[in-house]
Amino acid sequence: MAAFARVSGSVGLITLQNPPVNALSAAVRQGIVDSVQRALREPEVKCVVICGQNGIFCGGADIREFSGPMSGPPLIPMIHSIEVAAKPVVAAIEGSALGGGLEIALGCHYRIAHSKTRLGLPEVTLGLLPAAGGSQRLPRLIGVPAALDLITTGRHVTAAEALQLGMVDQVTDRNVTDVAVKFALSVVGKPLDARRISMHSCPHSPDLDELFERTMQHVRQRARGAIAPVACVQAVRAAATLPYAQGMEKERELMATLFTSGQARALQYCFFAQRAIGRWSMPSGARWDTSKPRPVHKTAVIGLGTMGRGIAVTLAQAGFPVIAVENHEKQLMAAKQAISGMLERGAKRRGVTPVLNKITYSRDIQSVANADLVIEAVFEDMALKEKVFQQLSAICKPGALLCTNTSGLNIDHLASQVRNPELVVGMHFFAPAHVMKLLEVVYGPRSSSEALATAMAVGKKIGKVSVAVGNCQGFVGNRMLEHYVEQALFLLEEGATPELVDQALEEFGFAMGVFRMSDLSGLDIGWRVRKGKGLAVPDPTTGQTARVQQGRRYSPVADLICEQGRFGQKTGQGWYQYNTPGSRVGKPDPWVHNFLKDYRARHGLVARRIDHQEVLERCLYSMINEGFRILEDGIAAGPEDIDVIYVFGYSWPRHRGGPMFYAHMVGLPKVLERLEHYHQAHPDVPSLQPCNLLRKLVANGSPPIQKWKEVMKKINSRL
Ligand code: 3H9
Repeated sequence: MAAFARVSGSVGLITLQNPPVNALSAAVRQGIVDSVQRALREPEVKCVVICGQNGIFCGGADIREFSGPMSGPPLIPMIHSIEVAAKPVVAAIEGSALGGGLEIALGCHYRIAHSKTRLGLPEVTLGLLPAAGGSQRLPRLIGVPAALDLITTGRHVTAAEALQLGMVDQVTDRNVTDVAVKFALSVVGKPLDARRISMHSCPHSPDLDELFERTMQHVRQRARGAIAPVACVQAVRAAATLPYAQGMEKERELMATLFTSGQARALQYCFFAQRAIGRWSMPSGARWDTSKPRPVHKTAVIGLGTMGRGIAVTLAQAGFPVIAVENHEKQLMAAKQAISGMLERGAKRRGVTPVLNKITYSRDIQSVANADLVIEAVFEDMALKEKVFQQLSAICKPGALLCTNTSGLNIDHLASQVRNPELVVGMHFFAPAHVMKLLEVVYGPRSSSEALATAMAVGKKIGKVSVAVGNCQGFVGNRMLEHYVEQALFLLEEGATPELVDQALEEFGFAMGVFRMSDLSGLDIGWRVRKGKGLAVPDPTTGQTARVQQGRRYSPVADLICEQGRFGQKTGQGWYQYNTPGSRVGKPDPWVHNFLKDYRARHGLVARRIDHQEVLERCLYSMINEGFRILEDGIAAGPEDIDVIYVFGYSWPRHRGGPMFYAHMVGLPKVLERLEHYHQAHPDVPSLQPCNLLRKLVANGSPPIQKWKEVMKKINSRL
């Protein structure tokens, strides 16, 4: 787990060995302790180099160990023993030095990094802080402002930036261990006190109080209720204001609170969920590890509206040649200009050359004939998409993957329009497509595992968090969202205001409440969808949209708002009022309040007091209930898939782990009891009726979320 060897005569080389990332498991820590002791004991050893096996220094503490009782030697005394060693210790860093890995390097007397290395203290993203001395040593080494930035965001820095900040002493393009060994020999006998970071005080920063106040304010605003970033600021403040030993005590206290918090559990769950979704499976039994993706060299995008433009940019930035097709000359020119601008701005941000030549523009759909993968991104209209798919079927070369960017239309129906339905999948991008990380990859009953594997591989290459889901109305994300929005509208009918509902959801941690979000994305989009479904249509006799549609309660409130031409920010009026169309700052609107009063009076509804608890329970539990239905239907393979979709696509607060993890934290019996309560109060709202899987999980003793799949399998095999 940590190998010791004597090299170049007098260098003790300690190599961390725990694939894939050399995480600091109990065995690795024991190995380091033993090796350091040996290196210090053996008189032939004059200096020490610590490196990692397989091109990576160390990915930090072993996160899997956090959920069980801790064993093995603790990190803090281990790092202390390195720092106080009488022989020089050099860290030879390549690949990554993260979290506890970087903390070990900070305990060493010198740090040499390979130019491709990334370094950071990402503990905050796991709901923790760098608690093996990282919060105390880093500010002493690079100063308080830079340390605050790295520790509160968890961002990784390149070797070049690390050198500039003073985190490492040297950067090399050569074999870093060889360089470190030579370097270690060159510093034998030199005094070490000045190299022991814990003995330094923090470099002077003017206006320290003001800096901490400003940072705390900023961090609280950005954290949306997460506690770890706040604790990180407090720990760095201790480094800046207290002697090292007292700072370490503060670090320990803060970590003790974070370590057992629900937020840390949620964030660590998210870490593993994000990796688990790559191991997809289909109901047919096809899996990620047995399905081979097809090679994709050339890509094409059909339709250059907002979505098509973003998709073309994403593909080009990932290195794919793209044929971008738009059949109207004027729109093609406008798209070309917009795409070039997006590529130029993106390149400027990343300090690279814009890849304008990766995209070829055309008005002729025939030009996609040679593409290996085509993404159709025309207007969300089935008849139009059908036509495009029929054309593609005739034009594209055999074996080309045909993808549709739809947010909810039936993939199977589109597949029925082509010669090779097995090569059709959905690629549901989220707007703006070149920014948002989420991609729902939708397979239909006829999609082949090869087609899914190809779309998932392309999703990974373009840097998206790709989740494989089955075909159904709205797929996973929008299918659940419908219930969340529906409850919010019912709450308005029953007495709430848009700002009350939004406030409850924003305090929970959403970046924006449901109504603020709707104003931003445009109310007309949902209105068009509802009209398409035969809802939002006034009764010819009364002239009013009925409050019961298709046998269930329906709220026409959003439709009536749209009838007034209030489409949100773009028209300057929606659920809120804005100073000018396009403005982003909304104020509560007395017109909306009066409209709701009149509406309730017209329908004989008596407003009642609604509290935040009810808003959360109605909006979130109805959505979670639909999540269980999705699992029951086999549309998502597991709760992790749903949670990743919500965290990356719908601004669900990551420190709450996603809707299904949240249900697990609240307790399934409680979710079931509240749904039963609300369904009794609103029997005409089917989404409040607890679904079978939820009932069965509760009947099976409410197992932890990691065991839901086992119960689901057991239930399915009994059917
Ligand atoms: C910490 O250090 C606390 C300290 O302050 C001390 C407190 C006292 N542990 O991401 P990948 C697994 S907290 C356990 O796909 P990549 C990962 O689950 C820690 N497992 O590879 C996956 O497993 P599987 C602070 C870990 O090349 C496999 O390794 N450190 C850990 O794309 C490959 O991972 C961090 O937050 C771990 N620490 O990226 C760093 N790390 O194959 C977390 C990874 O079964 N790690 N695994 O799905 C990373 O950011 C990335 O893994 C890394 C490599 C950049 C290292």
